[in-house]
Amino acid sequence: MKNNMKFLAMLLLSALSLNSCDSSERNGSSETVTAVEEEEATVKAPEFNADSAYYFIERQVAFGPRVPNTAEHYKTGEWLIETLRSYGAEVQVQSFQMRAFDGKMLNLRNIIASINPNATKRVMLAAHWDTRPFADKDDENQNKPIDGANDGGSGVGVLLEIARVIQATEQKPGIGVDIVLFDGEDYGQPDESEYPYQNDTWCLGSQYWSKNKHVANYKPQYGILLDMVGAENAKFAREGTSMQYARNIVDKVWRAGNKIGYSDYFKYVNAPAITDDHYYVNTVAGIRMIDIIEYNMADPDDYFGPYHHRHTDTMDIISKNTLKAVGQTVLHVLYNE
Ligand code: AHN
Ligand code: ZN
Repeated sequence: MKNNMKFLAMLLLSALSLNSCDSSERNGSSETVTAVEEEEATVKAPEFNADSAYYFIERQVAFGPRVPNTAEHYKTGEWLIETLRSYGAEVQVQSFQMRAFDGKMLNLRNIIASINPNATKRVMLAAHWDTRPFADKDDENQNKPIDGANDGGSGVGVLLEIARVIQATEQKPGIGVDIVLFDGEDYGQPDESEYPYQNDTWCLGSQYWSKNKHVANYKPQYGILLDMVGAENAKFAREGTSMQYARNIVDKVWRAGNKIGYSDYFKYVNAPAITDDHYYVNTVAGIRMIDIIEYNMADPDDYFGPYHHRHTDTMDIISKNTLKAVGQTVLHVLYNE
């Protein structure tokens, strides 16, 4: 598909340059040729519907906080499985238990939805679907769970919309897509904790999945993690772990976002490395994965922004424009593979 488009573009350009006789015109047209030739021919992806993505976040928040070992968490998991199946994906559920930093044994489920499961060339998309059991960065009600509209809801909302729109569109991407929803990402040990410091308390679902992939020898071309991709005016910087392990994927995604009009979101700014699900996917599973995650450029001391792990992480901070920027960019990347 990509090559056909390129061929068409070249034909069109040679026709253009043949038509010009006058030398000034010829110069003009040859400039056009150079400019267009340098630009890669692209496939137009279907329209990502931000209203639909927003609705998917509302639905998750309406279940209540998605804290492991609660009924709200369980019911949300059932709804995610059912919704992904309804979009024609082949869904596998990975159930497991892991012990949290506070000694609790957590019942967790990673949900893996494969689109075009027989394609050998694949891209993996991921987000975490659980939410934090406490609001340790808030000044009030620190022991109460947060809504997690942005932290938990937004990445999943964008991925459900990607699954929906691929199913609803006749033209499919030329690759297989695996949507992996990780559980237990946000049960990490707080900075000020009554328990002795422990390693690797975040990202329990991706740690488990990286050691127990849903398919033996699973090897997608690369992965894209979405985390906190819904806040109004969010900025996405080139995060350090992504740059270290998958720099060319960062370049690919940022180029796509900037090309299709989202330069206000995909910033050519470097941000410090963080431990998020992509860290374990890169270092344990050996799959190159980047993280599209909000970076607070206004106050880098509070890396993830003023709503992070606070009770202000509600639907009120979610912006359809941000969802659109991220969702359309990821779709563009998928349709141009
Ligand atoms: C750190 O806090 C270093 N990593 C966790 C990233 C995260 C938390 N994403 C969502 N919540
Ligand atoms: Zn979090």
